[in-house]
Amino acid sequence: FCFFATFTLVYSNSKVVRYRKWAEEHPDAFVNQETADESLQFSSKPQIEASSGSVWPMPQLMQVQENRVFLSADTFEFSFSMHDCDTLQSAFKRYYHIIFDGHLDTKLKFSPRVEKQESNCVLPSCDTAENTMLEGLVVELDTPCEKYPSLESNETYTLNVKSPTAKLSASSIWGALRGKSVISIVFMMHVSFEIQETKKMLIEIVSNYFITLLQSLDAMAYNKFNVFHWHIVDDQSFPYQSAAFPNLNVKGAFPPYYHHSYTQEDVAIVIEYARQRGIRVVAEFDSPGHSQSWGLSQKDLLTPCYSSGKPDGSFGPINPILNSTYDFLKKFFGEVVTVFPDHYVHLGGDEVSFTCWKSNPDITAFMKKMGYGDDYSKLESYYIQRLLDIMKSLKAGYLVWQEVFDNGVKVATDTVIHTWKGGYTDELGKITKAGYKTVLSSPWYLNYISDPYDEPWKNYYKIDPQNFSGSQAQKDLVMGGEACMWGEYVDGTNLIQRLWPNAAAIGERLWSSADTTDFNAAAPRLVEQRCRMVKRGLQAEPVSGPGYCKYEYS
Ligand code: CP6
Repeated sequence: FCFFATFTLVYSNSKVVRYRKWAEEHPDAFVNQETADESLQFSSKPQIEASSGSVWPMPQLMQVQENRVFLSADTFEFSFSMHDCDTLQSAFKRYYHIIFDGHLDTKLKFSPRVEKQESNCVLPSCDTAENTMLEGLVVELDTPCEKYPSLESNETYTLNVKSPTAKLSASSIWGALRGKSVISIVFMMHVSFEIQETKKMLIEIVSNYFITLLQSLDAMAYNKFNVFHWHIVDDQSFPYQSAAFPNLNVKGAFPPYYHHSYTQEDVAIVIEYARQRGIRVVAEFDSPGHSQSWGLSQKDLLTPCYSSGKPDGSFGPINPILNSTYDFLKKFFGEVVTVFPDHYVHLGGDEVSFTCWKSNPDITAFMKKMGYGDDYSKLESYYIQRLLDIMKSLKAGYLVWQEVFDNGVKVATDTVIHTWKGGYTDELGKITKAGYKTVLSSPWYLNYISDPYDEPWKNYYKIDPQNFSGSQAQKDLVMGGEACMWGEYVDGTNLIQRLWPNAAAIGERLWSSADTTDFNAAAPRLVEQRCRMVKRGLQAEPVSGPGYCKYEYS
């Protein structure tokens, strides 16, 4: 096996080396092909050709001028006045490498299929009279550097590319980061334009291979996603290493726990990596349902289920009738709000089964004492209320899944309801009519595999989260959308390709103006955006039929 692996590696390497050598010795082979009469070319056109140098997601406003500007890695300078802003500093470094190592320079020379008017040209030969050199980029900001992005962050930016110096104006450093992700595209083209941002975007991923997770944050930044919803624990496993309750992961993570946990340091790395890219990390600790793994370490936390009058050894949702439950929650979430700096915590609350509560005589007695009758949603309400009071005392904001609202739980007016089930247009109407804010995920469950021949990105692209019957005030309560990738059938081997570039289609829907809806106009840009992700080392899958990436030979 070892021999085979080594053999394969050496073979494919030498093939590339041989190809490069041959290409250098035969420069005419490519020139001829590029300049040849169209009719003499045998190569067929791909179904949807990548739209070279196109932008994704589409800015709210873009003006493209005729004249081209070029840049040189030797002379180009990024400048900004905020010298003590580490987020901006590191973003400049990352994008410098993306721009100059990744796309420009001589690498494209080897591509046999680069079109003639290719604009990412930095070679002396393309420096004709009407082409001007861009000397640098200046960043201008209205507000000071801040450490973490928040719900209130203004991510608007305007980019004007005009020689001798391009200007990126933003009201906050988070807008500057969004601007930089478009710069990495625009600097491959020949434009002067302005951009305005409106909408936001959230994303959720279940625990996964660490590097893949960081790569996902890169992909999110490239596609202007701004919240990573980290569903970090569930029934099956508790991989979060808690400082206050060290047994939660030792007993609750997949064995051996030390290979299958996110340590405090891992979590800090993810939060920092996200912060550098202007991405908020909202952690979810789902309760009182979906909490089987919590019970492996916390005695008496879960409700014992009864059969034939005695405990049968199985457990249900968190036990809402014991004071010890709330002592635990107070201490646990007290830690959570210090580890995760974002104002918001996702508290779950989905899919609470009442079967076990119904079987338990202590719960029945409590129901009676409280006058709840047979309405177990009142018991759920009681639990959630006490949890929300704890979160309030910790000064945290919170999201909950839609069932909490559906079950009539009285929640504070500033609670964000997360819509995930079918029939979501009615649901959005109801939630917003009650005055609550909401985030939409129902149409964007990317964990379902769709038939690629149906081109599922179009189904994601055509959704407008504000398209439901209700007043403008109601529509304004829809904060955005979230692409969900649940991990039952996903791990480090397939996460990236299942998410991308389909999630990019959702990114454009939520970022660009509501009337950017034309599939035919979007397809070539999406193809190009996907190629860009591939070029940057992400295994984004093809979504638009046969074709090729112009970078693939570099
Ligand atoms: N875990 C938790 C899950 C899911 C939910 N909550 C889930 C439900 C349906 C699908 C995928 C995931 N695995 N805690 C529902 C929000 Cl299709």
